[in-house]
Amino acid sequence: MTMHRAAAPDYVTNSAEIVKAANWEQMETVAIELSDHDFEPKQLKLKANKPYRLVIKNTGEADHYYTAAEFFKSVAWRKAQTPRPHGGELKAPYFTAVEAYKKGGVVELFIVPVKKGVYEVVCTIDDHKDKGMTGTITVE
Ligand SMILES: [Cu+2]
Repeated sequence: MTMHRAAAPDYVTNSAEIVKAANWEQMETVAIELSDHDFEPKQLKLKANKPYRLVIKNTGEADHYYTAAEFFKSVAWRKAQTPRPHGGELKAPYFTAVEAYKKGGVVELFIVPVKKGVYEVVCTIDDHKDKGMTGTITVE
């Protein structure tokens, strides 16, 4: 598989316009599971210019990261949130990594993929990458 970085080093600066123009009623929800020590799906495929809610859930016994800085820079961000009733939400130009706490922690990302490409995702804790916590996110 050919890996390549997004051409531009910068994040998507017109996220607000893209997020506003997107039809969030057509949003697709994608479940991503972090376990000891794997990602499911390992090869995530998304379509550019389509709104998504990525629900990242840690079902493992250890804390895990979903670190995909280049991918996260290549999308338009609406927000990141932890679920109701006791969660909250964050808005920022972009994030670089998401940690979901062990035994059921959930973080939800509301994004619109913008730049096509194949991006790497890893868990950056200890030796989790070597144990299998690596994968790709393809935007086509
Ligand atoms: Cu991990």
